[in-house]
Amino acid sequence: MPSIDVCFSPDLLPLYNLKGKIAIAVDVLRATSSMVTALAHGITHIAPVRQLDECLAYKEQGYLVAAERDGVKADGFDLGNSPFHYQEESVRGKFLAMTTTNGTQAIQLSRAADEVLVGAFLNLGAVADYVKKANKDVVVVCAGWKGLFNLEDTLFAGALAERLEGHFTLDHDATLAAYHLYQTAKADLLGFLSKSSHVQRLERLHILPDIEFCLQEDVYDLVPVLQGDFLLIAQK
Ligand code: 3SL
Repeated sequence: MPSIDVCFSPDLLPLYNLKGKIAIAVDVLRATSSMVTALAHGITHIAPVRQLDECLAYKEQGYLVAAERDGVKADGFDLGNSPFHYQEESVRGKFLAMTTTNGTQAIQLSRAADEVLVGAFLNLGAVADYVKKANKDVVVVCAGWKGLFNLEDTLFAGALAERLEGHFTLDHDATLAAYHLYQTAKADLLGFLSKSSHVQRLERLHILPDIEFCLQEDVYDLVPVLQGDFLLIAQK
């Protein structure tokens, strides 16, 4: 049986061997939730990049460019990191380049894996089905916050472990911790996260609707997969 492991921060990735495995990069609040939403609403390609200038350079090629730093849209970019920005009719059919404080970093740092997927509560079931079918070891790479642990990405890892129970071994300590945390939190994810640092940070920016949106499970039936420089919807 394949296993599911959890890396609580991209800074811990040097301790993990991703070769031969599927990495699932997750930044529930809000980068990977926005990416899943963008692809669901007709963005065709997303280039997840690490630096602001690298992202802005895509504008010359006709891309929409999106950037967030410390929760706020960066100056000079078309869009920020709210999932609601990506539900507008005007984004349909466009190419997007995106950089965020932690999420796009986690995606790029996961490249040593055989495949890099993007996960969020919004596409939890689709990710679970995809990795069950692939039948390979999985590492959930939590984006965290500037190298630190966070609760929301860990809860996603626990939720995925629950969906994979019986199909994957859950015997890594990090996976067990995430699994049990999710059991405690799942009846009221928002309530559980109310004191967490990033929810408090986002509440100071008055974006509670974004948080509520991102904590919904199984809204979209798609899995973004990194192919070359782009995240595309994986073929079923
Ligand atoms: O760190 C990130 O990648 C972002 O998702 C953070 S925020 O939710 O936009 O503040």
